[in-house]
Amino acid sequence: MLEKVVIANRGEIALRILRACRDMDIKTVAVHSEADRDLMHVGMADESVCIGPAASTESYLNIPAIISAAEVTDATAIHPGYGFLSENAEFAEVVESSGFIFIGPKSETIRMMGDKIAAKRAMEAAGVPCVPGTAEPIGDDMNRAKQLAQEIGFPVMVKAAGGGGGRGMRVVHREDELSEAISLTKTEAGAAFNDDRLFMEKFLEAPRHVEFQVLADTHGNAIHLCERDCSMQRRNQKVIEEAPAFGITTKQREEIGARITEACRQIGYRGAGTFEFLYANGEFYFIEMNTRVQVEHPVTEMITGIDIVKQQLLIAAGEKLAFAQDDIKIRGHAIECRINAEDPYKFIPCPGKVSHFHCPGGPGIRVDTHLYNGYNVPPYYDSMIGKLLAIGHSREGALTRMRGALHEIVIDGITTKIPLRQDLMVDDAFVTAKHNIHYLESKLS
Ligand code: MV4
Repeated sequence: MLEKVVIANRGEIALRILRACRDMDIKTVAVHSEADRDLMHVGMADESVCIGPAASTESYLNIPAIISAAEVTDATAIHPGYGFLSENAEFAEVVESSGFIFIGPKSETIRMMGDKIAAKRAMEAAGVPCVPGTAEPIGDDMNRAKQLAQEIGFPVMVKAAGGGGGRGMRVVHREDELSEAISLTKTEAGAAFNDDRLFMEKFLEAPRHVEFQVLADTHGNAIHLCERDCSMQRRNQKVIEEAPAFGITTKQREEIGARITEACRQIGYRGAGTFEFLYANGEFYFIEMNTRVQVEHPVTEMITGIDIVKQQLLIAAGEKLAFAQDDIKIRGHAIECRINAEDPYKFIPCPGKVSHFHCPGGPGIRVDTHLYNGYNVPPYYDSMIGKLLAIGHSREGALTRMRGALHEIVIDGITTKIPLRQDLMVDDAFVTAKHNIHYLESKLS
């Protein structure tokens, strides 16, 4: 088993990783910035190391500082959490070449999934359904690009190979807009990702975002843990997630599940991962793969009873998955509301001191947060301060419990997004599950 894990992250996910380690008798090292000395997990970890100033470029993104912390504490493994260095192939490579276990996939896998063209090609080869489009980069020949767009059919989307998560993409509705869209996206991609390769896809106008959770060990076993719907989002920030996704049939789940687990075996995937799909007209279209644990992983944990972070640690230690696909049973319906320290309608961060925190509870409620009474939310990082989850026998049962928990929760001293979440829990489109990825933006405008 892993002996000592460096938690290379902060906030609620650092605490989540610490709790998984504690459950497994693994020692923990918290690494933190100067602004984060008061984080809950820093006080709870076996050891802690300050790795730099508040700015994340000098602390949580500082590869040599994190490696040094692992060396001075004699740690054996590093968990990157989500965000920060979690999908940085160079970091994974340095971790392993320095003699530590990277809790995640091989660096080559992270690099391949970071290249959206390579990722799509690998998935197509494995039989995973993808959005119709070009499997090769668009060249400089504009006539060829126009021909490809005609074949795909307008509207098309021009995307950067180095993009993802909503960055480096453009919708093109007509042929006369294509050449400008390509040259603008190319220039932006070259500057932002140091890679100006582009590809083109059919633009899906009103899809849902449905993603599958997978686990794969180092012995060739791969399983999926059902899917999540993450369509309620604004500016590529998810707001509400739920599992399972509404309206997906068992047959469809099994069909996609078989394809993606086969893909995991083909590429030698290791650890936890997420296959992101757009879901439109009853069909799944692969867009990207995330090679990290995700913010919304607890909804999957609630309906499957599987501790995904613990599984990451077991897989990293070289253990075989202790269950097969047939052992995975879905029970109930889970919903997550992200809680952000932000103005509910102006979307500006609101850091500050939490003068009073009351954590809701009761059957079917889970709260993943690092908040405590008197905690000071620093202004330097992402505004997400926690996640409130509810599970019920049905979607309606989960919604009822979530409404109760949103009524019960108290976070005084700072402004949060809780009022907006309360609005959404009684929103007709959400309650009747008719929303897609564009719904929240149109509701708020
Ligand atoms: C698309 C799309 C429509 N058609 N691709 C945005 C984030 C990145 N992961 C891919 N994204 C999209 N790709 C095609 N061919 C619409 C989006 C998209 C989106 C996808 C998932 C969740 C939220 C989104 C918000 C805006 C656009």
